[in-house]
Amino acid sequence: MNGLFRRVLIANRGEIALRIIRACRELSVETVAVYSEADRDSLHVRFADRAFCVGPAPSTRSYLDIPNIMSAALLAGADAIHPGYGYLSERAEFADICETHGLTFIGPTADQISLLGDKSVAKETMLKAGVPVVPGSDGPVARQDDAVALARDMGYPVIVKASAGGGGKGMRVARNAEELARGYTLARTEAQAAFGSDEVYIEKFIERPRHIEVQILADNHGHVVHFGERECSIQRRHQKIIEEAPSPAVSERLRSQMGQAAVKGAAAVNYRNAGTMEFLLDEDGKFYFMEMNTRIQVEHPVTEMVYGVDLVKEQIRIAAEMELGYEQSQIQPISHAIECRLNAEDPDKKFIPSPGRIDFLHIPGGHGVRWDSHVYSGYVISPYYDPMFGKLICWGMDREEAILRMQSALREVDVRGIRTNVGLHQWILADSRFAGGDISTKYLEEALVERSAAHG
Ligand code: MV4
Repeated sequence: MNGLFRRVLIANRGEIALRIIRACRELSVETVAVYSEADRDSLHVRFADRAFCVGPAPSTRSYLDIPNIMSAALLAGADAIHPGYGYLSERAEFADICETHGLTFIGPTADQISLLGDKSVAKETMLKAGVPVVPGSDGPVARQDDAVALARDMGYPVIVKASAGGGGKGMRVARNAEELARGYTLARTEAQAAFGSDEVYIEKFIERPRHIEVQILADNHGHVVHFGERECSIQRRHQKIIEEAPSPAVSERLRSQMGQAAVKGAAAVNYRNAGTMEFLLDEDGKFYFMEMNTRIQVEHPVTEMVYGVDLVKEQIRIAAEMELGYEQSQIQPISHAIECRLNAEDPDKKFIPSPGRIDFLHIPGGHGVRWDSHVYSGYVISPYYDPMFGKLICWGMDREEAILRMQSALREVDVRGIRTNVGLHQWILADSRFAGGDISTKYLEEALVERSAAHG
């Protein structure tokens, strides 16, 4: 026995399912894959020790179908479930059902997921714990008049956010009372439709912020450590496309401050598992807590490469009640890493998805180059799921070397049969604003306007 688990079921698909299988294998833990009818030929099915079909292509009937996944887990004799990201990873109900059936959910407790999933409650909790949060309402705002009165005291612009939201859904910016009256009602209606709750809260709107997130690990024995930050400002419609660690905007001093804030916040809720504290960094260098993600994230590899840590293996060890074997002072970044998310989509046609058969695939290698993906030459990308078909991650001695290595690697990428965003990545990597680290969450939107003008 490895002292961990005998058999882990992976309740996910795509590159993250494969990533989890690799971590399990290194830990001598057996793996059980689940897949939809559309994913029969995916690498996670091939490389797991066993695989169960859990339903047809639509996620609601397969990767989100709790009874089907629980049946597979019990039938396979799994003793733990890794949820990956997305799908069931932040469903308190699923964590609860796992525990009820005697299976370990590789993540935080159901109560922690619920608490941190309510963004308004999470913010209040962090405020009490001494973590800087964006100034705003004291919890939810139940009436439009209250919203307007509050904004008058606070000053415009403000932003209305759904308590059950996150990731950008159900948000409305208001620059005056009239916009707020409209935005407040719209945000509530949208939140009700999207999340089944119309509870909203209000914050001061921060102009041109950076999105910086801090990676933490917390075990069941009271140890919490952080692994610095990731710069995640390059996004479109709340979908990140390039991430890097460390952020060119974060000094060693700021890293230590944000790290300590993240650790304090996680400790305040007795957190366990890997987790991410999302912050906004304003133009004056002040940072504010926004939300906490209770899952492994897509962009975790940049942290892994810079800190030499395997975050997925750490998640599994933590879930098996093992103690973190190191202290904060032993955790030091070694230079720089950048991740490009490769998507099957056409950036020149409003990012329309481009599913289909990959007729030929060549992926770069070499020193400091990592490729996390479930695809191969001949693989068919399904229209049912996210268009991301792989992540190219490059490490360098410094940011400049990481950028040069990524540019070199992107030149070697050869994907035929589908449209991809490789050209857009090359364009961003060659942009002087990116090279200068001069970016905010507004960057991509503005850069795309210029790029399309240049493309004619
Ligand atoms: C904000 C903000 C400015 N001020 N909150 C977007 C996702 C969700 N997690 C919160 N978001 C924002 N909250 C205040 N008070 C700007 C955003 C925002 C954003 C944040 C991170 C990355 C990209 C973004 C794009 C647009 C808006």
